[in-house]
Amino acid sequence: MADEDDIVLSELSDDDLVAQMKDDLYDGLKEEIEEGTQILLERGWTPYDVLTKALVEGMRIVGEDFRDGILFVPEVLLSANAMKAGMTILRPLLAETGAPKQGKLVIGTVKGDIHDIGKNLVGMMMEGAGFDVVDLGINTSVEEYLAAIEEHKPEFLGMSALLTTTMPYMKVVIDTLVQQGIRDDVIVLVGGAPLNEDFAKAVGADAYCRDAAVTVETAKDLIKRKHNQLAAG
Ligand code: B1M
Repeated sequence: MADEDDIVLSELSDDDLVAQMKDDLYDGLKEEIEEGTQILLERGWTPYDVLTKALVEGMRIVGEDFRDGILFVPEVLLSANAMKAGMTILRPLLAETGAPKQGKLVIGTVKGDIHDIGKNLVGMMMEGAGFDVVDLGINTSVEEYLAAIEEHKPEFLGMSALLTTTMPYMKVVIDTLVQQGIRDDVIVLVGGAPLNEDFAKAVGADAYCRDAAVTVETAKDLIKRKHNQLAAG
């Protein structure tokens, strides 16, 4: 039985519900995030808007307070779990666009790094745009990337890193692709909060992707260019 003071999510306006969801994400309340996600969808919100305006924006606030020492790892883990629960509801909806097949992406978070929310989001958005996605998970070694390229023959290799200490591993992977003579077989896309264009250039990636939507646009653009080059001989 609900307490008189309990907030009934379904009775809130859209704006109040989104604000409440940000609080609930901050507090790591998984069930409330699931409920809020469902309510927004039932009200006609697109899965993309729920993702970006409620969940990603909520996680940004968590990130700021983590940085400032207001939140600690156990609390952030709860927030991450709540975020993932919302993403689980959205994933099939984002993937269900019926977009024509565009190519394949092998993606993983680099060795030493266990952050996977951003990578998962990129995977979801790429699936929604018609790409096949092979997700190698977290803490991915160069051997695992190479084995996946050999097995799946993807057009794209995606790498994610959230730590300044793990982002240099991207260069290890790209240098190995060069050594093995397979660098030109894949388009290498890199992303993660501490990266930028200059870093991507310096490690020899084909593109830096600021967020999931940019990843989709970049991938579409680069695959089109590759096809045009092949057609031109
Ligand atoms: Co971590 N953590 N964390 N953490 N964590 C950061 C990254 C940090 C910036 C927080 C801070 O201090 N402000 C900081 C790094 C500082 C630095 O390196 N300069 C940090 C730290 C220090 C740590 C630990 C070392 C803490 C500790 O143990 N003392 C530890 C490291 C563990 C390890 O990896 N070895 C750690 C642990 C954790 C948790 C486990 C608690 C949890 C991760 C849970 C999980 O992912 N399952 C966690 C979280 C959640 C964060 C923050 C708060 C949020 C990250 C996130 O999910 N953002 C983060 C703060 C921040 O980033 N502001 C922080 C939301 C997500 C949607 O955005 O990941 O940026 P993002 O992804 C975006 C884009 O970057 C891009 O698209 C995505 C979607 O739009 N993108 C790609 C990302 N990957 C891409 C790949 C692509 C393309 C685009 O390929 C093609």
